[in-house]
Amino acid sequence: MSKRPSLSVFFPAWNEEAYVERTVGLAREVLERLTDDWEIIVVNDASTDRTQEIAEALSKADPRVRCITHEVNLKLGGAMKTGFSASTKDIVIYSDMDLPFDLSELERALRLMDYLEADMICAFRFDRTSEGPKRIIYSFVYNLLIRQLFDVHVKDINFSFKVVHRRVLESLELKSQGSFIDAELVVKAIKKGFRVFQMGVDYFPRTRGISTLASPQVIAKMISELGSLYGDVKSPKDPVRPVRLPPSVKPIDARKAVSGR
Ligand SMILES: Nc1nc2c(ncn2[C@@H]2O[C@H](COP(=O)(O)OP(=O)(O)OP(=O)(O)O)[C@@H](O)[C@H]2O)c(=O)[nH]1
Ligand SMILES: [Mg+2]
Repeated sequence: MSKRPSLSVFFPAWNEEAYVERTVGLAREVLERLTDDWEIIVVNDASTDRTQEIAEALSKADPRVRCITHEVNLKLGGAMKTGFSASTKDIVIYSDMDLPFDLSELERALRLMDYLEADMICAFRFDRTSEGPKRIIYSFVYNLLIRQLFDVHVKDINFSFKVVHRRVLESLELKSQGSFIDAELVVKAIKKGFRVFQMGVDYFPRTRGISTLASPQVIAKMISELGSLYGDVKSPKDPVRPVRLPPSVKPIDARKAVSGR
């Protein structure tokens, strides 16, 4: 790496008392190895369990760990917007609280970001069969829809491991309230001409707490927000215009930007 990056890692959390301490502890270990300028943000989305209490105790012990609490539940999109806007470092990383990948993969993602001069790295799962056939079919259809509607070729658009340079966040406005926010971020970044690459990781399903994001309401909200972004992108007053990149930087075709291991 050419220089040690400053890093913000945030975790949206809704009733994650079983994970907060372990996940923040593991993230801290990884960050300490990578840089001396880091922060961890737990976005507590009006949890009704001990998530806030645990996160605030961690923050008291180390002010580089912050806990931001929503008074009311703003869903995943709301929590992600809070996480992105509260992050202060050059590179912002987002992950679910339930450790779906080994957080040490961050080192490889940052190395690729530097090596490929990328603005964003989107991880995809090598093998997600442990999720069961229903989730696999939902995801297949969802990824296909995004590809057809937006011409954005990303393998696993909703996977919760994205590494994003601050310049991307500063040039986008994210609107989604629900779980469509991941796709909104990637589609807008690619449409604006940012350099987005992919990287495969091993996937580990949740082993504690309960799964909340595959409900019919969550899926209905995703579809309605997808429709709204489609309207924005296709409208004559297209608000998703390419940013002006310096002449030496050529936007790439995300279809060719797939890196495995
Ligand atoms: N802000 C917010 N975050 C949520 C909400 N529901 C879930 N989350 C968080 O979103 C992340 C993903 O939730 P999961 O329940 O793991 O969803 P999933 O990964 O699709 O499903 P499983 O891994 O099978 O449980 C976790 O960090 C949750 O705490 C919510 O209503 N609001
Ligand atoms: Mg999960």
